[in-house]
Amino acid sequence: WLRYPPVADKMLQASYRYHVSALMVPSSDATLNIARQELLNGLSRLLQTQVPATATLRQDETVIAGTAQQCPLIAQANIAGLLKAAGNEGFMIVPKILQGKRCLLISGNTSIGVLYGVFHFLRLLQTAQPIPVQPIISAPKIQLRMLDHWDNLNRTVERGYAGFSIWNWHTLPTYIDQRYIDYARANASIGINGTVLTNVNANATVLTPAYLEKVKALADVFRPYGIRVYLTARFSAPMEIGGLATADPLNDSVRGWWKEKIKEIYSYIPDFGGFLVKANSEGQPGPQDYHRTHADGANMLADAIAPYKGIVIWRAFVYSHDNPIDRHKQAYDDFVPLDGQFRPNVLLQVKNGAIDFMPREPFHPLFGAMPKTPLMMEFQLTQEYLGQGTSLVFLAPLFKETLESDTYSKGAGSTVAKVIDGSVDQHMLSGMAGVANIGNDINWCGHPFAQANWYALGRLAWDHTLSSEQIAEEWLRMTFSNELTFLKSATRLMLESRDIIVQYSNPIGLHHIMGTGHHYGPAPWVNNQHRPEWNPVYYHKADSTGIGFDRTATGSNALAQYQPAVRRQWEDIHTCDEKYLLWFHHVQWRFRMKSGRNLWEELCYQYYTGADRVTGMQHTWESLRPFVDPQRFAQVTMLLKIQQQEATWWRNACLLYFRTFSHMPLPADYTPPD
Ligand code: GCW
Repeated sequence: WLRYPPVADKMLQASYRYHVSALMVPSSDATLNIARQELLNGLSRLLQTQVPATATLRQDETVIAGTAQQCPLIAQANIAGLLKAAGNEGFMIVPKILQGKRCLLISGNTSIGVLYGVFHFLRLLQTAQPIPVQPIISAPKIQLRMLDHWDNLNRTVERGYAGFSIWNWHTLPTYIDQRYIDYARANASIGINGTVLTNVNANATVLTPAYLEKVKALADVFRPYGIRVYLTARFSAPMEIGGLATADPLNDSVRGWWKEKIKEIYSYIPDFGGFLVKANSEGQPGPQDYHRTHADGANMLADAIAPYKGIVIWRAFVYSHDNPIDRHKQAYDDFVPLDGQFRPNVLLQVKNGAIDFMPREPFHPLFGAMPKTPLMMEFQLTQEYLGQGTSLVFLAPLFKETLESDTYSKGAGSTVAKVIDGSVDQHMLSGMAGVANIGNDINWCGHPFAQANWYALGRLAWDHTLSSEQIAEEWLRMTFSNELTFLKSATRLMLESRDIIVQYSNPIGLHHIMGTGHHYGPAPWVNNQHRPEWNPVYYHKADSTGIGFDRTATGSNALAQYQPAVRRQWEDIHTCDEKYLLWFHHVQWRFRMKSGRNLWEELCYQYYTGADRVTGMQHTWESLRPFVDPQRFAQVTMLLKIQQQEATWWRNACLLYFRTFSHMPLPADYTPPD
């Protein structure tokens, strides 16, 4: 989205040229130098002319970017009142007459605020918007806006579908790939200000001096773009690389080891962000190995890192094999009793739903249930359970669905968004992370539409009130074209894509029926894994009477983890939102659905409609041929063909399998595959 192609509408380009007659970016720091460079580069390409950079104000229509501290003109501009609302990282763009000349000011209280403002200004031009005549003021609603890379040091990426890791540990620290710089630009352009470089499942090697030197090189590249580096900290690091016999968080040698390690890290990276920790989950070590709690573990690290103003992001994604009744419940059971026990520099990072990044899941019951602990959102950009690298699925609607869900924790209106931005429980720390979908593929994310998910995460972390439609349209305008005919169809294509994959893979609240291990394609029949919750049959529970997971009081009672107002929405089989029906209920095959169809017929209808709609996506895309360059057009065409095959596969496999329980007929026009 930072391609900066020439503005296609020549009248508009002429007007932009008129309104951007000169550039003034007084600067004495690296961030503002970047802001100037980005403006010069972006404008010369968009406007197809070299906008002169000036050190003194000489003419009307000068764009001035800077902070009051570095630019006396801005200091005299009488905008201090407006700037207050911009906070530490925000910006304002405001037209002003200065020294008798019409100017456009892009300012902030900090250099990074100015850089964000510059990217916003460029976005206005990229998306064919008018030059502002009224002040724009914008500040992020969430403090930590992060990408979590699941990248291993051998450059494989866990659940990565876009090639290998972009971090080339072999050539670091000396060789700085241009990609690191472009990565930082892309992130800064959408306000992302933190990156966790390593996989939550990685070993502790990254904490050794040889690797810290490499991490430092990346941190040095990212710093002027406002991006802090974080690392995963394997809980057993004191044993793995420290030679200790234990990693018990209450042991003095262990505490001392972490103190020294952290001191060492900060000697390389003075603004190191902190640690992300996966503990006692899926076989990872953790404090429970020593009969300590998650709070004991997190606090030990938090105490050691506090003097440097670092933070600890502790993950709530935990489930174990000895909890066979319902994995849905474990995180809540483990963490709610610990509310109030975490240090102030600990955030708990919670996945959007209680199972695992499903195509659709209700919001995680932890949101709203731990008022004394700042909860951070973990979304997944890499489409582990959503068709991976071959499917066009725009995730903003999924993110928004979770963010707008009402937890009722402090009465109506306590949405998940307001829990995580800290406003419901008055937290100072707040965060949203996306598990990155970036790899070394030539187009970064594999599927040409996958970048939209990276983009959406950044935009929503900055402002969760943006609509999916706004985000899709912005991204399409910058990435493809400002043509209205194109935008109309392409926006709809993106907005419908997530519902479509739900329909043809996991409709009516079905979940986790993907191929075991790789999670690609359907495998609802699998029942041979030694851990019950790794078997799809554990989740759909189809039998001769019906299908679905009873999570009401007659079943696992996971519903009891939600506030009564939420519970009431879902606990009655007759009023439960049908999109979650089989998530919360075991439903008889002949149950009457709102459509008038019985459950089996509805299941057939959903699978058929979903698969047909992928054919519709193909037709829509075909109609967009005149607006897209041949290379990307062909890529998406081929990928949609794969998606069409996948959708048919999902439909046929699931219906043929579930029919062995329902014993009811398939739709009359159905021809079984050869
Ligand atoms: O979604 C599951 C994935 C694992 C992942 C785990 C987690 C990093 O299948 O690959 O491990 O969640 O989030 O920790």
